[in-house]
Amino acid sequence: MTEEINTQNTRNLVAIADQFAQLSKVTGVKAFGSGNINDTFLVTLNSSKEQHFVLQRINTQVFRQPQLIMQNMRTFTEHVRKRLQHTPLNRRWEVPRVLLTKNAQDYWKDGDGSFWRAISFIEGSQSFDTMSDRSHAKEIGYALGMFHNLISDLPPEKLADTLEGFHITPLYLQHYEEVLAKTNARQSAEVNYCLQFVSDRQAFAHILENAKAEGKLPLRLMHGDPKINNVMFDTATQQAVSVIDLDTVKPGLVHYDIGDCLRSGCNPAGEETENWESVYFDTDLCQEILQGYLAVAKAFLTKNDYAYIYDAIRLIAFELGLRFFADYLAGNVYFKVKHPEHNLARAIVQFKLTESIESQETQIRNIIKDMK
Ligand code: GN1
Ligand code: MG
Repeated sequence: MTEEINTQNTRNLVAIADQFAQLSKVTGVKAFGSGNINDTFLVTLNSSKEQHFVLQRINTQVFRQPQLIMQNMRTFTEHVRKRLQHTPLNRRWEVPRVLLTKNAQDYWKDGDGSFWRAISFIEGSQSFDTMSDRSHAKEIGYALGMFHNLISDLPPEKLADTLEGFHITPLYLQHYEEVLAKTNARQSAEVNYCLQFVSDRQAFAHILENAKAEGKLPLRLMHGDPKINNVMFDTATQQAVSVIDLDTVKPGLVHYDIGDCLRSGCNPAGEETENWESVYFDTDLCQEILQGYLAVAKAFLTKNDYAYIYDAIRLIAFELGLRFFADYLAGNVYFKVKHPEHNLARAIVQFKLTESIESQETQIRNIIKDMK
């Protein structure tokens, strides 16, 4: 029975992939990556030119207007393509391309109403869920810097808001409080730890939004999700060659990105570990990532931008923990889970990481100060 369903599923996936295959024949479709929101597949083609592409079913419970994502992606990729044509880099750098259907559309809706889209695959590249090689740290920073640099001259209002409230920590806090008022989640040492953790950091949750409202931090374009497995490495040179996952490229603060990149890059245990005692924030990696980032980003960062980098690192780790914990309390409705306590475990990882960041505040601030 299961096998039959799988065969049926594969057949459907091949048919969907075929919509984007143009002249080539689809020879295989397999699950790909470790995304928490969308479903991602790698499609193989019998073509001598491009042998793969990435097929994704967008989670429309999260992204309510997926057409806007596609519109943003096209605006973004077009801008960067022109920039690179005009001022080529002296190293490999690639931007994922949106693939069109046979009817020249940038998405395809199947019989169930699911929203599918296809993106080119960066051939000869791979990504990592944790920092597998310390020499990757500088490259990860470089990749985020290059990403910000390449869009720094695209006016923020050119891109739509594909996910309202994304990275607005006070809104996550508000949502958490609403969920908490309704929940009857089991009390346990882990749940109590999380409740206390959030309760102790209520005021801090507003730090970046206050700075934005006071005009201290400007609205810019951001990636939104530059965790380390969204940076692609050339398999031969081990240099970063692309930043993928462009769904949340939209107006925001570059601080959300800096925080997200560092909270994921400096956590050697990874965000999926259940060995909470092993979670810590590695300041050596932080220094390398920031060095790589600032080598490219120095050109557009202001004095105030530097002043909020530490807070951004602490805040985004805390915010992700809060988002996971709220989703656990709400019954796992946002992030995909492998078991009912999965989001609770993920929340604890981010809170332990936040604690480690807080306990090394002076060192982290010094690293930032020395780099200005
Ligand atoms: C989600 O689906 P994925 O793995 O690309 C989430 C990010 C989180 C991340 C944590 C739209 O990203 O914000 O940082 O999980 N994306 C969205 O792994 O909520
Ligand atoms: Mg993502």
